[in-house]
Amino acid sequence: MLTMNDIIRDGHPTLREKAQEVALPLSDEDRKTIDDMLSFLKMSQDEVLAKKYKLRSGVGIAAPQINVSKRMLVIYFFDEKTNQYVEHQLINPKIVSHSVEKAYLPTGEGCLSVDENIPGLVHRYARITVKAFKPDGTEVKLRLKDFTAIVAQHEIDHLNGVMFYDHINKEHPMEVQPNAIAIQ
Ligand code: LHY
Ligand code: NI
Repeated sequence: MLTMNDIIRDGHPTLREKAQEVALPLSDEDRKTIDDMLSFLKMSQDEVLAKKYKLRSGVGIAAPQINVSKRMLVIYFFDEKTNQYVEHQLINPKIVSHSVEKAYLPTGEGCLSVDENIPGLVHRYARITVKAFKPDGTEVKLRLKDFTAIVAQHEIDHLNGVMFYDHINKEHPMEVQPNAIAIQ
């Protein structure tokens, strides 16, 4: 299982690399990695297990964060709006189109690889269409919006060596961009 010790922190060079495309069909090793990433998120959201293993709660994780420089990410959280879990294990994801409208979380973003709280708004696309492969090798085209779209863009950024705070306006960190909506 993965614990916080497996998660590399800001300053580690892998977080600034462009991750490599993953070969399909998925190797047993890559399959284990992406399954471990999903297990980590599930355990991190379980009160008892999170406490036992000292896991910081997370809704998304990208392979570079466990020092695997490959284009794989996982999203997992309970969506209170639809009363359903959002669960995606994505390989070689690509944003093929996006809205003009932007979106941001009013409380800003955090990152499992960043231990400090960095205040400021992170503007992202409100809606994105992502093409990716599932672990079984099938291709999917997903239309994502709201919180899911924000998390997906945060994780895809990790595949390109980009950190959330790169997007914060240094002079005016809390300034809302025109054409941007608050999420949640
Ligand atoms: N995980 C963050 C987490 O708390 C992702 C995230 C995204 C938080 C957007 C807040 C807003 O689960 C990661 O840092 N993954 O990279
Ligand atoms: Ni992150």
